[in-house]
Amino acid sequence: MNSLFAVAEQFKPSDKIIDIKEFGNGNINKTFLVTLNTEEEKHFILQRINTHVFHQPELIMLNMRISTEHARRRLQHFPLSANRRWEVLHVLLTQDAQDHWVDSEGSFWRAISFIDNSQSFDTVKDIEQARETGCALGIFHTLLSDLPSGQLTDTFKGFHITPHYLAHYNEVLVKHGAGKSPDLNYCLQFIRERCGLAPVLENAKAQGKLRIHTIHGDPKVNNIMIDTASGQAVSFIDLDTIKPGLVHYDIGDCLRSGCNPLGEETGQWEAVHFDTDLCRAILQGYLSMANEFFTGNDFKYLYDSIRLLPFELGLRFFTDYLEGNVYFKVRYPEHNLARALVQFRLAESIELQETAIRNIIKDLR
Ligand code: ADP
Ligand code: GN1
Ligand code: MG
Repeated sequence: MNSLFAVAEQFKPSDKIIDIKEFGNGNINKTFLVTLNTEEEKHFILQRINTHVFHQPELIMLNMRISTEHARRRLQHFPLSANRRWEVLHVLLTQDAQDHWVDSEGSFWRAISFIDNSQSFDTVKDIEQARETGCALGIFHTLLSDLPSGQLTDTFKGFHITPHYLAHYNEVLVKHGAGKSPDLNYCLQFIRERCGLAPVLENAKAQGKLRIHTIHGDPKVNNIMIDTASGQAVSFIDLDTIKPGLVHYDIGDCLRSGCNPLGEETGQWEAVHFDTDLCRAILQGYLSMANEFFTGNDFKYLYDSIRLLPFELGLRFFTDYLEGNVYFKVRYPEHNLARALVQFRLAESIELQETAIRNIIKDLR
């Protein structure tokens, strides 16, 4: 690999860079924190984009620039209530004004501004943080709700199109088979019994019941930065998957991540459960910010999206396990199987609490 310093100095003068270290624990890209010796800017984030996953990284950068510039403009004209701190990421340019740099080995690098005095969490730690998590997604959607969807490219066809994942799963199952074990049987049966659920959001979209918005695509809780002093959410990061889509995929994804107190990497999958108090708080926070565009039909599909997203992610992890771990980074061969079990158990817990969740949604309308 090219020296990290050689990469970082494409974005900032070399005499200002004092340290570079690996940062974060994402499943796709590689992230580094670069430290500078300047007063005005102490750090920036350097990332190597996984081009096996993102085939058109130049278009991702374009989407990122269009959406962050739009959100920044909107924020200037419609500041958030009570002077709430909210920061929109800046894409940093190279010394010759490009939004990325490709090294001699073909690796694709980009740099973004650092959100100071904040941290991200892998799980939501209390009700207040849950509310802030929801607020963050609501702010994100609202700032982009008037961005004409034609301005963004769908760089990632099939991403968050659940029937597409099911079709791919069926192909992989035929090609690779699944073997036999109680865990495998649980997953196979789980999918078999719920495959009819897969098109629920896509059908609603096709029937014109749900409208296309700009979505984040990956709004799990560790992509939200929380102010270290106030505990308020201050930014959404990890903007590679921004695309035109249904906000329901984002809401379901945020809830499957935020309402699982054991976290998606837990080894105790049988103990996983969906916490309805956290769910109420996240939805409250979301709706307090998103009321400008959220409609009656949007409410009608909320429960379906909450149930669908852990199923979809479990299906993605399980398919990747069967296929030989070609998509998500893994630390051991059964890692994606373990992750799938967590998501399926979470979906089961949601189903068992359907009435309670539907009542929460009804109360919030
Ligand atoms: P990944 O694709 O690895 O999930 P992320 O963009 O989410 O990449 O970055 C990984 C972690 O690095 C985040 O969870 C966050 O803690 C930290 N991080 C990323 N971008 C920023 C930023 N702009 N400012 C501050 N911290 C950041
Ligand atoms: C991946 O890169 P990361 O860890 O933020 C994935 C998401 C999944 C998530 C599950 C582009 O996100 O869709 O929900 O893992 N991103 C992509 O942890 O596939
Ligand atoms: Mg991330």
